[in-house]
Amino acid sequence: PGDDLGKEFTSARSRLKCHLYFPILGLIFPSGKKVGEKFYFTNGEKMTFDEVKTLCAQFQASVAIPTNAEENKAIQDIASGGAFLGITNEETDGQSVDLTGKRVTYQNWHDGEPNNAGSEEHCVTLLVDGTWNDITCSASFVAVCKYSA
Ligand code: NAG
Repeated sequence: PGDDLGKEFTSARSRLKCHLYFPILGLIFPSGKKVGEKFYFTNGEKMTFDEVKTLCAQFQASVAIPTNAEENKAIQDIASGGAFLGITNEETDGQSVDLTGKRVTYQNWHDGEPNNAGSEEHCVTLLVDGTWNDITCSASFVAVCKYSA
């Protein structure tokens, strides 16, 4: 019974987030897009990776990460110009990981990327055409955040 209650609570919380927080975020960020239980939104501003992380955290959201083609398209649609993704590849093994250190499975690199140009490209951007490029984290790109139910 304890487990059932836990599951019911988690499901109720997800519904609350989808039905209450998503529409509110949508009012603040009208260009936002819902994909399943995720809501992607942007303030349209370009900033460094650290600034994007801070901005998203202020909304209890995280930096956008696409985990499939549909989510990739949603981020591409709301970001005019390149957007930072919540992915880094700082480790010498070149693995791309999310901000919790977990390896990302869905990847959509541009031809010839990631190339770690100048050995200093440890952040990742979504290009206008939807493919990914690694870039220095101090560059400025559009901030896109992800709120998960
Ligand atoms: C460079 C990009 C680099 C990319 C390369 C591909 C910058 C600062 N550098 O312009 O990330 O790998 O093109 O040819 O945008």
